[in-house]
Amino acid sequence: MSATEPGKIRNIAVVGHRGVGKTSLVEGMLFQAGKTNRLGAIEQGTTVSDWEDDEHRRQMSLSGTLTHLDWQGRKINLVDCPGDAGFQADTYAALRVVEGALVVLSGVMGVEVNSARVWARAEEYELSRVVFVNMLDRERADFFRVLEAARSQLSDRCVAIHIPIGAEHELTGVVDLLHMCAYMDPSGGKEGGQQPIPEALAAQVQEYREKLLDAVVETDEDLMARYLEGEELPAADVAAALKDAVTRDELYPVACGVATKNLGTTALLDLLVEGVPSPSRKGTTIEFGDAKQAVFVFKTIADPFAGRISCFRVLAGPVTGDTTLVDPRTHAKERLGQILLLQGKDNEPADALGVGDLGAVAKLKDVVTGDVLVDHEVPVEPPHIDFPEPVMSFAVSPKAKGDEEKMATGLRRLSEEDPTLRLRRDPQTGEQLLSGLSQMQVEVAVDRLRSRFHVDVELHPPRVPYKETIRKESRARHRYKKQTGGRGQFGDCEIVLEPLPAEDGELRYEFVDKIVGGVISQSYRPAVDKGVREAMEHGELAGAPIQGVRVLLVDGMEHSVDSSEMAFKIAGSMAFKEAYQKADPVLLEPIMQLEVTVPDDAVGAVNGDLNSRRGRLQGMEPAGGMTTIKAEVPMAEILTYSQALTSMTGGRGDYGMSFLRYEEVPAHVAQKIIEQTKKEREEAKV
Ligand SMILES: Nc1nc2c(ncn2[C@@H]2O[C@H](COP(=O)(O)OP(=O)(O)OP(=O)(O)O)[C@@H](O)[C@H]2O)c(=O)[nH]1
Ligand SMILES: [Mg+2]
Repeated sequence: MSATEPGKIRNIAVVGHRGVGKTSLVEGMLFQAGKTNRLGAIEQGTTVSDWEDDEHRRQMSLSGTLTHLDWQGRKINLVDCPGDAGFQADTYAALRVVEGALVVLSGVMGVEVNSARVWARAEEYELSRVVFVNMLDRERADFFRVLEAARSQLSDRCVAIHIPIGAEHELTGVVDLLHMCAYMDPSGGKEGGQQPIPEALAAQVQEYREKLLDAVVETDEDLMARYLEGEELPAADVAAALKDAVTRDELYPVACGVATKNLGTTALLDLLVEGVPSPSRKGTTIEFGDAKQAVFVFKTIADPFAGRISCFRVLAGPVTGDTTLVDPRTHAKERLGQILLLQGKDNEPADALGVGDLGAVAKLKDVVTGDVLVDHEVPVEPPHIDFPEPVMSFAVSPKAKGDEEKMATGLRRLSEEDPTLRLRRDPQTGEQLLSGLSQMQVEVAVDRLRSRFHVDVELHPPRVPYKETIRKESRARHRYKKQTGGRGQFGDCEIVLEPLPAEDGELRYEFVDKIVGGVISQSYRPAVDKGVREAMEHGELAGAPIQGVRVLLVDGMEHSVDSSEMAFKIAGSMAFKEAYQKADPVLLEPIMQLEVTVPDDAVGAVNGDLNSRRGRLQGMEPAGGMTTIKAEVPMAEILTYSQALTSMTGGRGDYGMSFLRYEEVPAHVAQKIIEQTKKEREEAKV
């Protein structure tokens, strides 16, 4: 099989809010195009793109899936993206390798948070966009209401290209306003051919056809002139102008249907071919210098059997299995090996893959998501995919002792697959922390560790990384002395503590040697510093590390025989502990910048709740039915925010947060933490 010409390819990311029917719609298109023999269903776990066990169990997409089909002599690559806010890494990466985004909206819910968010990202990448209003068979579904919502909340350049025949359970078909024909509900079977538009709908069809033509001719002077002269414009000419407008981002056609009944897929596929630009028309902005062959890796699948599968877009080519490319990041050369076309969990070999096409290879050794591979070393800047930052962390530990290494290896592989999943060691507690965008994302990772890497791990609630610091200057002297026969121990030092202000939000530590006249030898002074540092690892208040302190070593004494580094280290440590108690020590907590997006009617409840979490409101930005609230909130108060937000907004809210700075914990809160620490210490002693 030879490579498909770039002009005959359509690359489309299917995106939108959680559960709007993206996977079902992809299933419909594959079925209608003859790639499958029956229409799979989410409920039965039989769709092509949700093929993993955990996707079946949770009945949702957890990763982006590559599929492809042929329609009107064109190859359409569809990337079915997860809608859940916790699984956006694949969605953002997919948007980087397509010309078009198919934004699916629920005919009941309209424009939801994640649809608006992904629309903004598509805007940033200047992607052509087609909207599909799905679920029109459901109760309270209303195409025209959602069309208006899309026009006011996404873009006023959204224009209907299809309209429904009937509504809710009386929906019987859709009208294609471009080709002026109807498709009737196939009830999950293959959609039949073009039908005449029902008489009863003539007036409404006329109205929306005019709106469509007005919008299209406005983008094309020549067509406008002909239209004004009263010419009946042929569908092909309108389609050509429409495609130009969609390519230039001037129009967003809005299609509609019922994915689970396979209604609307023919007209949608026609629209993707006729209305969305090919790679040769729009192309990519990813740099590859003067390379004759180049690919961009946008996704990595960690398969315990096949190893690593790298999904890529061909930037320059064609490439074949024999193509050897170099990764400028590592300078490693790798032969691509068998090229694969993915269809959900299945794949078929391909001889070659042409420019603009999407495919995969297995077993590239050191290649990671985001790499550009080229035929010779050219100084290319790999495209930056701005992945969202993880917002929550859980301590993880293996259930069985000795599985630490296996757990770490598995988690590393999983975070290669999903770059928003991160593993790091907490320097404060020594625990392994797994961070992600949502609790569910972290739980899915734990499930996958078990199923793919056979390690059972436990998740512990995250701990707040408190710190301690001092408020005033203090001074202490400690003499460490043991002289009971034989060689003794002797160290004596006097230190002064001063509060050290943070720099760029960073708390620091400084040790200043102020010894005059050599009362302590040069060789013992660093030992005092060491002792101080050791004492600072666990503060008296809550066992948290102490920072923001300058320590001056001002005086001391040594013994010609008994002094040693060890003795000075202990003296330094003890002197610090004594001085610390006199320096008005306080507890510090991390403050997070929180951004919550919620439906307007939930703003009051969410603000009230943030208030009770010691949050400080910074501002509110309403936009089309949703409001983004900005607030500064102590981390301790929002460790389990996602559940609270879900219940306050019926699952329609979304949030993100990032670290701002450390601040003193208010006295009444600090008291509780200190008492709790005391209790834990006593229990540990028993
Ligand atoms: N009535 C009706 N149900 C639908 C339609 N499309 C999808 N569904 C159902 O809606 C649920 C979600 O469908 P999915 O296809 O998984 O939606 P998705 O957008 O892929 O979901 P995520 O990938 O998890 O974001 C499933 O139970 C589908 O059967 C539709 O047009 N009508
Ligand atoms: Mg899905």
